[in-house]
Amino acid sequence: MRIVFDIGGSVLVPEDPDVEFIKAIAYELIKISEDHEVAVVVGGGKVARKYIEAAKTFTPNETFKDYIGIHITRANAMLLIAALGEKAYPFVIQDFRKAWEVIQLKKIPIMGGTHPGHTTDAVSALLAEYLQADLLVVVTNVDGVYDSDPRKNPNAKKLDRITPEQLVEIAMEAESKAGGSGVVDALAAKFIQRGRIRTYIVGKKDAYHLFDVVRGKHSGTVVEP
Ligand code: U5P
Repeated sequence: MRIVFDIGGSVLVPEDPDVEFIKAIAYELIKISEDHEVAVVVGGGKVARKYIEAAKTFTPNETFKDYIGIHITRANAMLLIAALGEKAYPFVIQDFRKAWEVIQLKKIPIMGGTHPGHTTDAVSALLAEYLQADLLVVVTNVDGVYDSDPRKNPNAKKLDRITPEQLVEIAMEAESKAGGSGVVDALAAKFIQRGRIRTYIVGKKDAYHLFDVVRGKHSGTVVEP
């Protein structure tokens, strides 16, 4: 299979870089890459939010702040590159076509952000579409997709299996609420729908066993076109 992994910044660098976690997923990714073609997109997380927040003091320019966020995602990507060693392409990939080329070299391409105006969730969905990936695995700080926000509603139910259409609906609803960020951003959900991409959305606990996750063994949500 050809698999794209979307590793949320809040998972990789919650406050400080989670070195043990980075080590663990690097090990899993190398193991997976023995049988599959692998590409990874890394997010910016809290660090990016802090920098963007600080920049607000100096400029109202949203696009400028997005560029700051992109730099942070690329710093996080460099950490994963360091952890993957020889198996990773040593530069952060900025173009989907280059990611394809790196896969042909039997190396793992690692991306962060690409352009202002969206998040790395959208990057990973576009990369999966461009590479015609068989699977997109989204690792986020919630352990799957719920029918309502589990941080606010104790009765929220995790959904084992949904369609891309349902994912779009849930993501749009979460995004329309002030300050609310859904489990996957709405644009990414749209790309998953457009690309008919089979997607697993899993939490950090499952991510320690990514090798099992790609074989369908996880407690997250399956998005099945
Ligand atoms: N960002 C972009 N374009 C990208 C990826 C990220 O502008 O392709 C910026 C956004 O401001 C985003 C921040 O909120 O970097 C951190 O990325 P993420 O962790 O939200 O994916």
